[in-house]
Amino acid sequence: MLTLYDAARCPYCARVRIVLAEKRVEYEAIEIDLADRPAWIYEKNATGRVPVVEEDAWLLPESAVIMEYLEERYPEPALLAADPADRALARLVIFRQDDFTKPYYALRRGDDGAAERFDAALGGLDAALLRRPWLGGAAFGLADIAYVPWVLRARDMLGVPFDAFPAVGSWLDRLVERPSIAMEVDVVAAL
Ligand SMILES: N[C@@H](CCC(=O)N[C@@H](CS)C(=O)NCC(=O)O)C(=O)O
Repeated sequence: MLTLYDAARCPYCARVRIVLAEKRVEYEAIEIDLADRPAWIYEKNATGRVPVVEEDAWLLPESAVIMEYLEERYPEPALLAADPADRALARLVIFRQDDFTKPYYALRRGDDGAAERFDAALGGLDAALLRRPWLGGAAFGLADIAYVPWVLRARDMLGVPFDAFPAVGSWLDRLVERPSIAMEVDVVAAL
């Protein structure tokens, strides 16, 4: 049985929860209180951060790496395309996550100019989604899962409107129809 060291409010953990739900993998979740982390979490991950997955005493941190591991460990349903160029595009989008998450955290902290920075980041996402239906290309997959936790939190916790970003709004509407993402909407609502 796979164990996930998890935190409901953590968007990086949300990535892993969504992949596990998409692949219908049973797992045990151990909730970590991020405000008062147990000392033993450093034995699971030297940085003390979540998510971490554990399988038969084997440990893996880092959400982007965990998503790829789960994709290989549980190939069905596929969350990366078969075509190498499409796979590379999804990986590129995930690699550039900071372009989106840094403006999000600036907004959450209330930094000067953060609303404009976050709007620019949403504009980038919107432009990508005008070119293709999903962030990774023709099909839903890891690239969408990599970004949606922050977009949901921006909408539901920070009250960011997406009226100026219709492609993002329509992408989110399609995403929340998936049980794996609807579950995450509920997690965010309960925070
Ligand atoms: N690069 C890591 C980031 C994980 C991360 O920052 N997790 C946060 C919670 S959302 C955490 O554990 N923070 C505790 C800390 O930074 O000490 C990943 O992608 O998994």
